[in-house]
Amino acid sequence: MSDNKTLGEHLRERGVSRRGFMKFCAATASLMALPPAMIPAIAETLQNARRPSVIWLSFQECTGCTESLTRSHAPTVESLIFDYISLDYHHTLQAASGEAAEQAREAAMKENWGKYLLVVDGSIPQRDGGVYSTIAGMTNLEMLQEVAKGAAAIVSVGTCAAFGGLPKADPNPTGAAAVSQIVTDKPIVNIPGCPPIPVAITGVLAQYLTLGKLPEMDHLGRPKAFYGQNIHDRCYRRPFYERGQFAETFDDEGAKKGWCLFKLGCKGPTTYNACATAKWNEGTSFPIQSGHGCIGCSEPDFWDAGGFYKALSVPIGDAAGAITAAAAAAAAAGLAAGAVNRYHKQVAQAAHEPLKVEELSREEKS
Ligand code: FSX
Repeated sequence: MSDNKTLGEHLRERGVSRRGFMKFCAATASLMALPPAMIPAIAETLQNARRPSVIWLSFQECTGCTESLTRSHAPTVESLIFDYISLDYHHTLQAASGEAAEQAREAAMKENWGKYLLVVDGSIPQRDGGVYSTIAGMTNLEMLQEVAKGAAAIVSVGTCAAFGGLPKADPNPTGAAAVSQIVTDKPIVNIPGCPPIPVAITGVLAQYLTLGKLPEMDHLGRPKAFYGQNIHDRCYRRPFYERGQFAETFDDEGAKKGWCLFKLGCKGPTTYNACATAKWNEGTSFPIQSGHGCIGCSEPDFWDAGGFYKALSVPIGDAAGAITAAAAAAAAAGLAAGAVNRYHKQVAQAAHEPLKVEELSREEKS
């Protein structure tokens, strides 16, 4: 349950030093792309803030999102964040079950009506009245609608909650829908990824705690701080792409030399996420670094995007020359080129059509 202690009091009780606290504030400022001058203000706000109530609902999903969050490393932002929130109800993590669990949810809602943060992972089945997934005798649809009414804001964690994800894959037998298709009168931020990067989840929670508002988002409701750039543009294999050096199979010489995985189906050029920079497991690695192309899991309908091993495009041949020409054209056309490229990428992706190499230029600003 929420209590009346401030976050500062909770931290002192847990033995967190002033220095450790300021380190956390610095990390939070960095996540939010705020200047270091803002750190004292963040510290002051957090120090005196009451722990906000968070209700976390899990619907049609594989639990990968919660796994991602709970396997985050200590003692960083990811682990500390649990000290800053009052996680009053979480289908997977709570010890309570049955009526006690539902009473905890109802009590948290009543006590914090209009102020709690609702986190949802998983999609919501709508077909046949939503009978394909029920919890405590309620369909997921009913529970979402009921809890959303009293929420200050909603965080859709994972591609299933954000865009429908795997459950929505063709032929979508349960009529799975994203949270934003059902709740239309609350601020919603999407943190897609199957699963999402832990720091993207905790970073958004930290920002909400600090500033009391959701972060700046892109056209798909994703926080720009984590989804502002595509994997391709930040990929350490990018120089091989520009030189036209591609792995043709997963065990050829190119693969062994770490060449670009584009021809093996990598979806990095059309996927916006922070994997290439934030990485996983304490910044150890990410799929491309492990030798597998990006599957585009933070994009809508990635399961139906034509196959994980089917190349997006046909940049075969003089890729380096084509990219140079594209860069010159983009520079000549100014920022408009980025918007045009993004439009073409979206259309091609939706239609599963190949992209032209010019459409893969670096410029992405709209
Ligand atoms: Fe979906 Fe998350 Fe993929 Fe799994 O909760 S985004 S199937 S990692 O678990 O929702």
